[in-house]
Amino acid sequence: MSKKILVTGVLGQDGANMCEYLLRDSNNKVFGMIRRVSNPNFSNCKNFLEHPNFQLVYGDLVDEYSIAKLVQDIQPDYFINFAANSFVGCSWDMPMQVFDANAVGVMRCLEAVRAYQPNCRFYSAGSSEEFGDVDYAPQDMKHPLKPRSPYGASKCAARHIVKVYRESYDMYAVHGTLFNHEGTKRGEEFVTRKITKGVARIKKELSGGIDIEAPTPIELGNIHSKRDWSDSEDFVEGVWLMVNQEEPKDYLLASGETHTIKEFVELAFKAANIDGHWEGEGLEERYIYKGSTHGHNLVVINEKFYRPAEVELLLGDPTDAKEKLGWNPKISFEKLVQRMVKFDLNSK
Ligand code: GDR
Repeated sequence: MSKKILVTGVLGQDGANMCEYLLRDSNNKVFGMIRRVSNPNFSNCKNFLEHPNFQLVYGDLVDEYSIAKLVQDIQPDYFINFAANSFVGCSWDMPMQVFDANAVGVMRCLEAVRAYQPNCRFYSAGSSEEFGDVDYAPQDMKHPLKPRSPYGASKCAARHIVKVYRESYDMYAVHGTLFNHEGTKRGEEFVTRKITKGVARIKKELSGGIDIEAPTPIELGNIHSKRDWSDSEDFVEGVWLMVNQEEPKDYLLASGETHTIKEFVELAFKAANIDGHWEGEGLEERYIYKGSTHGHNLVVINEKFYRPAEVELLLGDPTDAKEKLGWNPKISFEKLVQRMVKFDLNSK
């Protein structure tokens, strides 16, 4: 039977991957919501923008009228909300906007569904940032909410309001607490893509003869924090499983492995056949090119990328999602890094 699915945030990594995944089934009619901006970047959408079962629609999470109108007009069977201000680092710079979009925005979606299409199944994109300064590892859905950023706090609020609507109005509304997930559609402000793009640039500098003696290093902040990284394409499958259960319930998606930013750096350079080693400590810590006698830096630390408060360790326990949803992620951490580096090496 044909299904109408409203997906928000389709210019971003997860929204775009969700649309690609859903459009593989010809019974799905996908409505992709974007905000109006002067120069939208459609590069993540190029595989489906012209698909006959895809339609671009305009709306904004901070404009409740636009959300309500979309729900009224489309009458979706599913509403998958990936729109957000998703960059933790900038959430200290614009905390009100982050809260408005990420927390009140979710409430606007829930209200629209409750008022105009109460049988529509709603998904809210949560985050491991809800756990913050963690009490134990691996984290599961019973872990207390201890956010460390305005972003993390906004996602905690979203999680609470989804539960309230589910229980108050008997709605199928779920909040997925997703650990870090990356891929070739990842924005360049996030550390993984910043590294893989940087590695590709340095590879070119080393082999292209711009100045073989002096590659421009990648500048990073806290390289000792640990993250549980997966591939976004695996996660959108998990999200679809979450909204297709008999009973609505919140789940956590994670790889069950944790790695430092340093390990990501090492693997990324290795994937580009560039040898390096670490030296120094604190702000003096750096990753040095082994192929040069001049000790050229591949990575250096810049204080400006430190955050006012850091989440030091994230490690999720995906057992529940694997056992109850039958979720089966396929892409390992190593494979993820290799894919991203390869993609960036092959990009112009
Ligand atoms: P995160 O992702 O905050 O975990 O949130 P991000 O890639 O921004 O940071 C990961 C870790 O790397 C450290 N870091 C740097 N981060 C960035 N962005 N830039 C740097 O130069 C840098 N140097 C070190 C950070 O301090 C941090 O410890 C992501 C987002 O996708 C959220 O939307 C999502 O909810 C969570 O993952 C799960």
